[in-house]
Amino acid sequence: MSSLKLTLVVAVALVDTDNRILLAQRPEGKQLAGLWEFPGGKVEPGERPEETLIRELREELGIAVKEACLAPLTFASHAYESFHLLMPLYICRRWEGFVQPLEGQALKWVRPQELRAYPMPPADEPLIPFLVDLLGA
Ligand code: 9L3
Ligand code: MG
Repeated sequence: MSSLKLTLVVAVALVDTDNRILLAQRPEGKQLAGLWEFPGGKVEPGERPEETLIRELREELGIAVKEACLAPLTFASHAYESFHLLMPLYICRRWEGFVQPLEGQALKWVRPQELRAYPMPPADEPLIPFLVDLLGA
C-alpha cells in the first residue's frame, strides 16, 4: 500500500454546437507542459468541484458557466509519482461569453475522433473513448 496523498482535480468537456470539444495546451513552465488537457484545475479547500470549475473557466477562458449547465460524466484516476489524482469529468454545452486563452494557453476545438491525435496527460487519455462513445464522430 502506498501513502500518497489523494489530490482532487476537476475537468470539463466543453462541447460546442458542432459537437467539438475544447482542449487547452498546458503552458511552458508548468508540470506536463505542452500536453493537451480538458480544462480544469485543483479543487481548493472549501470548494465543491462545481465551484472550482466555474472559477477555473472564468479565470482561464473568460466564460461564465451556470452550475445547472454542468453535468458529471465519469472520472479519471491516475497514480503520479508523488500523488494520486482523482479527476471527475463534467460536460458543459452552454456558457456565456467567448472562449479566450486568458493564460496564454493554446486552445483547440477538436472532434471526438480526433482527440487521440493530441498528446495528453495520463489522466485525460483514458477519457477519450468515453467521449467518442457519448458524442460520436
Ligand atoms: N491535470 C490533468 N488533467 C487535467 C487537469 C485540469 C489537470 N485535465 C493534472 C495536472 C496536474 C494536476 O492535475 O498534475 C493539477 O493541475 P493544475 O493545477 O497544474 O492545472
Ligand atoms: Mg488549470
